Amino acid sequence: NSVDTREGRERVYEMLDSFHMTTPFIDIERARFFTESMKKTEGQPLVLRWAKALKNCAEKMSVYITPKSLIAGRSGKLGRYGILYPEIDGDFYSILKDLDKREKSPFKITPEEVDIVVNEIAPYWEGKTYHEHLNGAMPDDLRGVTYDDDHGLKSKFVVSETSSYRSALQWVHDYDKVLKRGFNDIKREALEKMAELDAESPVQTWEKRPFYEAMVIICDAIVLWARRHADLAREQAEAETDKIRKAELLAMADRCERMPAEPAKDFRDAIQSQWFVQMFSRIEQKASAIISNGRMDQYLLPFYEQDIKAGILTPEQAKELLENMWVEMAQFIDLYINPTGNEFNEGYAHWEAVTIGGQTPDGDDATNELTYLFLESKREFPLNYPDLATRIHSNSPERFLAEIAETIKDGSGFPKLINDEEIIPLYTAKGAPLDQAMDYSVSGCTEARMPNCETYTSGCVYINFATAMEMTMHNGRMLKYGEEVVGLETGEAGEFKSWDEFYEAYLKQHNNLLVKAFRQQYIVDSLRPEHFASPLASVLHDLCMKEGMDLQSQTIPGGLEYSYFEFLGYGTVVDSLSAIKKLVFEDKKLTMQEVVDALKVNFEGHEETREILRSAPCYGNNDSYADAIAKKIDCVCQEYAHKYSEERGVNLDVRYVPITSHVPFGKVVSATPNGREAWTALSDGASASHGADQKGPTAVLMSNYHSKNRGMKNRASRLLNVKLSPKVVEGEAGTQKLVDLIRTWCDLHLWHLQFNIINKKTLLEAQANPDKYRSLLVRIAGYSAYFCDLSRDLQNDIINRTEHVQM
Ligand code: 8X3
Repeated sequence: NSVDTREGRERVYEMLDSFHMTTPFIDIERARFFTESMKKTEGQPLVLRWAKALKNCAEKMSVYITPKSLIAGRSGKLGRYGILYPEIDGDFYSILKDLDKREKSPFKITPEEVDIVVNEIAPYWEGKTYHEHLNGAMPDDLRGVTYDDDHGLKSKFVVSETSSYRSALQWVHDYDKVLKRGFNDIKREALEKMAELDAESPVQTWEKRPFYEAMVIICDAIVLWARRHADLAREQAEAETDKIRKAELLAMADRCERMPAEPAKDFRDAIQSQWFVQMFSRIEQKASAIISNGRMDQYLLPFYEQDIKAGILTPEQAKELLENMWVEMAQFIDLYINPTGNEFNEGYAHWEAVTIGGQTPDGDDATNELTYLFLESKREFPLNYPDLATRIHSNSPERFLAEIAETIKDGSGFPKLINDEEIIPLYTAKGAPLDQAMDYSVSGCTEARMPNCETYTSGCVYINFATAMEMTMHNGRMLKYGEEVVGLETGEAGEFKSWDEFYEAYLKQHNNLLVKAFRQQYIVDSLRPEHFASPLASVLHDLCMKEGMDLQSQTIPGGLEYSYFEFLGYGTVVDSLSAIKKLVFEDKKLTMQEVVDALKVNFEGHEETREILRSAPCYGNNDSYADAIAKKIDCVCQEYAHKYSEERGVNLDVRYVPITSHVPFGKVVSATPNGREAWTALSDGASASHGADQKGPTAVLMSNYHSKNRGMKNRASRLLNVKLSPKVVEGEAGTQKLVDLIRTWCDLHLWHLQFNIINKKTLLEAQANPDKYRSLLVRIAGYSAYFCDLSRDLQNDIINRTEHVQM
């Protein structure tokens, strides 16, 4: 991991040291003032209520300036913290008092605060939350694959909805608009739109007018909130004895007076303005993987160049400001109260991607001096924020790739690589304007967003296809759930006489999960707009402003609905199918009954059967046998997605991005025919099964390439993890090897790639001696986290991934 480079970074290190590895607090003020207002506005249009509630928060929430910080504004108290969104889950806040005791991602809250939450805030929401509504609306046949309890809190981990612990999918705002225009001008636009409405039209007066009123209120709210920070900065300056800090605080007060109301004049203004939008956006909604930062090296560049030229900013000062933002960002933790949500997002996961590189809307290479500054900061400052995402294309300069390779070699998992050559053509094939597709921002783990034309905001469904395999082996049942028929009764597997019979049974189980998932998602999409509104996200969105519609609306004219469903256990399923096809029906080394018997007892006493199963061709080795199966399964998903997305005018496409869910999903799946032991992690994303990829990283890339249905467009992100031994990338030769691998990956048009560069020995030592390895960062699934923050299961998942020793 990165070398400690404290010299010249005293400020950001002091800030980092003050909260690093501490247990986060829960701040209840957002929930309190949001609820206070919502109580008073019942009956009014939701977007208006939301804007008023946020204005109440802007007026009443405590405002903070982190000691030493050059930027003002937080969504909660000092230190690491999370906030509450009772509109989602306020019906089960009694569990808050136990959050400090949970193993994964604990949070602290005082008994007094629990009392306020449980007795003042929660009672208003009981019976009204989105979580309750969805739980009540779920038909029995969907419940059977969705929840494992009556309250909808415990997932069955078969077809998991993710919408009941987030109010929106990950998002990226148009920060450029804020920096260029400021909220006063955006408010002027909303007022103009309101004035243009037909005062005699019921639709316009009943639907559009409240929307534009909400837009005006939200602009006022964020400006008011910012100005309260100006007052605080002035107060602190008055009491400050250190002359330098006093001057910093006075400059901050001046900036908070103007930002984000007015256009930014310089780099410092731009950073402050962007930060206020990020922070206020978190007060507005819980967007799961959080609001990403967009193309920072593009929208900050004019300010950077202008200030450098004018001699009022040095590259070192710019880096300090950015790193100041990273330490502030690291303190806001996405709090998952819902036990399932917490399982999905281990290690205090939040990953506000900062996008760098890529192309301009015109198709020119977009890398610039700021791009390199971001990479430099990532190498020099050992922090897991922000999640740095590099956009690569066929003409990315050699220097860019070399610096990326050097950064990757540090081993902290940064940056992740996102491929323009895959995303841009795919997005345009799905209907995006070319210039907007060229200008996409990375969002969440591995996804992309076009901030002014995408409009899909529902949390998406995660499908555990390894359960389809298990249900094929056990006639619709899962050993974890006993005699309950979770899937379809497709017959006793021991009696399948041919591969075709077996495969047909698998496809029925697979299709059944797709049917359930799409129906579930339809219900989610229908209910969500009744519960959530996003005035801030809407005021920054061209289409929302044009149409007078909130971004949470189910559809917005002209909007592009790009979303996905998650394929969990791709490698597990493919290798299992390959083992049955090859070893049972072709080579006849095993009978179906022998496999079923071995799986039922988790291979105990059947070690030889397990060894034979593990000899099958596996995905991840550029082996055409396994890759053809992988391609077919992907095709089945895409065909289904095409048929049932098209009828709705959305793109619910197949995606391979697990976050950390492959661990809890694996915990409900008994032994699988690829030799995987019961209850262990599934393969992650589009990566190979643990230990299955034995032919080096290029073979991993080739398998990804060959398993993709490149002529079909109902596909989305494929997360790909590769673990390399540090020795492989040593020295200049190692850097060049990495650059070559990245070029190959780019030429193959694969969506995503990320690396762990670490020895198994180091990981085992860290597991045994956590105190010695507190700052060891590892790459998980689209984000990096501290190894010691992870559960043992997730640590083992990372330890057991193949470590490639040759490239
Ligand atoms: C992160 C996962 O489900 O929020 O990219 O899109 S999700």
